[in-house]
Amino acid sequence: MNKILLFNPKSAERKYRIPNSILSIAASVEGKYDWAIVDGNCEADPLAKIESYLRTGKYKYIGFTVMPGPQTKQAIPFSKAIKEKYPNTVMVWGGYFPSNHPKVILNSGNVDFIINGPGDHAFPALVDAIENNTPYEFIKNLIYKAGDEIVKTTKEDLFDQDPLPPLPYTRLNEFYNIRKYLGKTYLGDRTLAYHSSIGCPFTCSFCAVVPIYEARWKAKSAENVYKDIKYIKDKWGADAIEFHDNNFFVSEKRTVEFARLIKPEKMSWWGMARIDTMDKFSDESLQLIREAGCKMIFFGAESGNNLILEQLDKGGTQTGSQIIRFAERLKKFDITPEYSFVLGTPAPTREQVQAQIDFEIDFIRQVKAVNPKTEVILYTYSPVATEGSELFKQVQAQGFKFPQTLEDWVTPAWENFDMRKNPLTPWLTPEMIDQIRNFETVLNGAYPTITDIRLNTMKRALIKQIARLRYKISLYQYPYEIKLLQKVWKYRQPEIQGF
Ligand code: B12
Ligand code: SF4
Repeated sequence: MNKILLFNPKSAERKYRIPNSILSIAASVEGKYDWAIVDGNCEADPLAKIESYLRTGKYKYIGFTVMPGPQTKQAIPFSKAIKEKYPNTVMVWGGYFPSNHPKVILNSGNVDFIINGPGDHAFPALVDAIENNTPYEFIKNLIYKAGDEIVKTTKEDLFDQDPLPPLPYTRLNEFYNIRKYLGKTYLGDRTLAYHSSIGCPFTCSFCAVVPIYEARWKAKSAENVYKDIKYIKDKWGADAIEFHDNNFFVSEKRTVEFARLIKPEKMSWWGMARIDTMDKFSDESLQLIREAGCKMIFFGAESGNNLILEQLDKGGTQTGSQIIRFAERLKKFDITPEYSFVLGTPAPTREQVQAQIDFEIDFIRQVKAVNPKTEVILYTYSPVATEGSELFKQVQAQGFKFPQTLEDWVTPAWENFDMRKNPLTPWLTPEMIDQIRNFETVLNGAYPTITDIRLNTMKRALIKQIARLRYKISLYQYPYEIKLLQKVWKYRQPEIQGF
């Protein structure tokens, strides 16, 4: 029987995590097909490692997981090289990048199949079909090319998460030492990355989760999440958890149940949430969550401007005043809010785009004033192909286009787009990008993130002293002295280097 090779392209310079995406695919074929994993984060020459497997002639299927940005840097040239040298391999890509940009990927000729969203059922079904020479056209969640046509099969309903097979951690440990994946962070010495739910029930028009999950969300039960974490704690010594769910805190009931179970384990944890959802949590729930070890929560605040929140289709009931009030509310429970903002959304005139940026900068200062511990993450709006959304229509009308070839995605300019730092959107001028980045530099200097554990007390005090002078008088231009210190000390930005 043919074997399967799964590849996780390099995603982080240092703080790499358990490769949950390909590990869940490994789980889906475990016991049925033999598989191996190559992790680009752990290999000096991952292509050579991949080839060492392919040369055996036993690996017919090769699965890549690809998120936009750094993972494309290995995924794109490697898939080309593999297809040229081993044309009979079946190349399958899954993850957010291929699910949202299938055409350019399939047209490259390097990729045979894309798994559109969850691969837990689709991937084993595809391998079965090819192995048994039966039709794959009826398998759900597939995208492939038939002649010149791109074919998308129907989407599978989101399935319950509890019956999914357990992740094969012990097998992973045979390839790469699991302890190395449990990194030191501000949460703990051995931080585990865990994914407890898929999708998200909301439809924010800038978010890559929406076209794939279409406002659907399914979660593992609190008890099963607890059991998995306890197993890793006992076996490999994890003492902290990063929940990588798009929206961990959707259900107050599940969160409270989990908090009760995990509390005696004395682990610190972090996850992502919505402000309007969590603002409905009772004081007792928030208190319990904190006592159970939750130190910080990431919230997509996005904007303080209610009209922009509407444009972003933030859904729910979030408003600018709620964002500020909630930052203050969390202070009482000693939970650090980590707020991300999206600056540089389109507007009909240049003046309006500028006014929006000025407004957000002022708004962020107001948030900092009520709760200075709020961690602020600044993204520059990078369009997501949410076909049919009003926002995407506006973006296209203003002349924005995604790259037309796969190679274009790995040019430096598009890499910046992916990192949501300089997105090449036609309505933003270079001066506006500079303004956003300079404000970010001064803000990060005045309030260095607590997640940068290498920044000692002395360095913090020095950079704060310099930057706060600027921050006080809103002088953001040319912050070269702060940039220099951040460069020399390798200041880390959680949104790029791992939360
Ligand atoms: C962990 C993570 C990271 C880690 C990297 C982790 C690692 N592997 O080392 C870090 C923090 C470094 C990171 C960085 C970035 N990330 Co990231 N990241 C995630 C996160 C939170 C979890 C990924 C994960 O493990 N999921 C768990 C698995 C089980 O789910 P899954 O990946 O969807 O896999 C399923 C399917 O997609 C499919 N599938 C996936 N891969 C494969 C492969 C095959 C062969 C098959 C068959 C199927 C398949 O089957 C799986 C099981 O059903 C996701 C959000 C999320 N919840 O998924 C964002 C996410 C993928 N990241 C995103 C982005 C944009 C980035 C950045 C590029 C940009 C940024 N500024 O945030 C940076 C890049 C910086 C860098 N240096 O890499 C976006 C992608 C958005 C988009 N436009 O497509 C996401 C969706 C977050 C979001 N909501 O915006 N990220
Ligand atoms: S709430 Fe967050 S994860 Fe959900 S659709 Fe909106 S931005 Fe995406």
